[in-house]
Amino acid sequence: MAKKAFITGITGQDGSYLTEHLLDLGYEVYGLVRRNSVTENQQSRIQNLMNNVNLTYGDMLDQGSIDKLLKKVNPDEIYNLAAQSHVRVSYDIPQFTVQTNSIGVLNLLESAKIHCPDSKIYQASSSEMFGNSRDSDGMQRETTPMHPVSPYGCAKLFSYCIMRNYRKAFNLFASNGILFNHESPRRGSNFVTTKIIKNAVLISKGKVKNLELGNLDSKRDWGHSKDYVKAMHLILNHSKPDDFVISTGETNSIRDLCRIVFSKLNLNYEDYVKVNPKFVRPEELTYLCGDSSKSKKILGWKPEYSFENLIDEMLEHFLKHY
Ligand code: F7E
Repeated sequence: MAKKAFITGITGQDGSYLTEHLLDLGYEVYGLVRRNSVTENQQSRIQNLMNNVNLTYGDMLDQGSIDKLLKKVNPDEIYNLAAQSHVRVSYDIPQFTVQTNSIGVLNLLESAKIHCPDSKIYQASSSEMFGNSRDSDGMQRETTPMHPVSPYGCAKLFSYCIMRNYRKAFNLFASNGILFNHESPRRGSNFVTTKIIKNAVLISKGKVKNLELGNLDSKRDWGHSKDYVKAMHLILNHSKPDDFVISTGETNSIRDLCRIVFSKLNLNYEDYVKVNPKFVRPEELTYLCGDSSKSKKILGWKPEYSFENLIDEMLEHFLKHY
């Protein structure tokens, strides 16, 4: 009998790649969709999969909708990818971010505890939980202290902790993937990779004059979403629930990204990129570089995309699109 997976956040970047991966593996896929006034926009990433997935309207803050679904589906695996996922926006709507990213996870755990206690649960935890903390070698790993520096990071830290608490207290198979930044052509346009690549392409075509960014000196460990959703599946198919860092171990600054992308289009980023304080965060996480040795050793996971391949794929996508 086919295994059943239930995905919250199924219409997002990771939700869409994870759905493709699980369908390839023969899973029956169920998804929770938040109602939006422009349905077409929301379903664009999974449009080609609509005949193969079972979607139901619901919300992480509406316990009734989660209860009903988990009771009905009784999934083997639950992937919680639903979130207010933008760190800077979490300063604009901190209460909503905490409601969705923390209380939403608690709602899901409570529901699973009652209706499907044997389901394995994956929580999309984030490198943003580390804040500006690093080990002496400059890296972050599962044991690095967590001191988040944004409402988003603080909310994710609560969820990470409550997953570990429910694992021990109620014997739930509740695991955290601590994912570092991961991108793709499906990444939303207000995240820095898409913002830079899309606008560099528009500048190269003479359609846009310049690009306004915030902090150019922060560094991120960027991987590809396609590689990272495979890790989510491996995490839930490990023999026991646990927490795993998923990262590439390579770090680059926003400035490096600008330089590489613009030079691939035969342009000098310094002629076009301007700093606008509007995009600078009240408190910045300045440096991320993850050590995923535990995932490599225990799960046998490793990323296939390099930073260069990721940029090339995103560039090709926008060059084709415009
Ligand atoms: O910013 C800097 C910004 O918004 C990356 C989410 O998936 O990864 C993501 O969070 C860096 C930051 O991603 C602009 O200050 C400069 O230092 O692409 P981002 P993020 O905040 O790292 C983690 C792991 C998650 O869990 C999150 O859900 O780029 N930056 N100028 C800018 N960032 C944006 N968005 N826009 C700018 O104009």
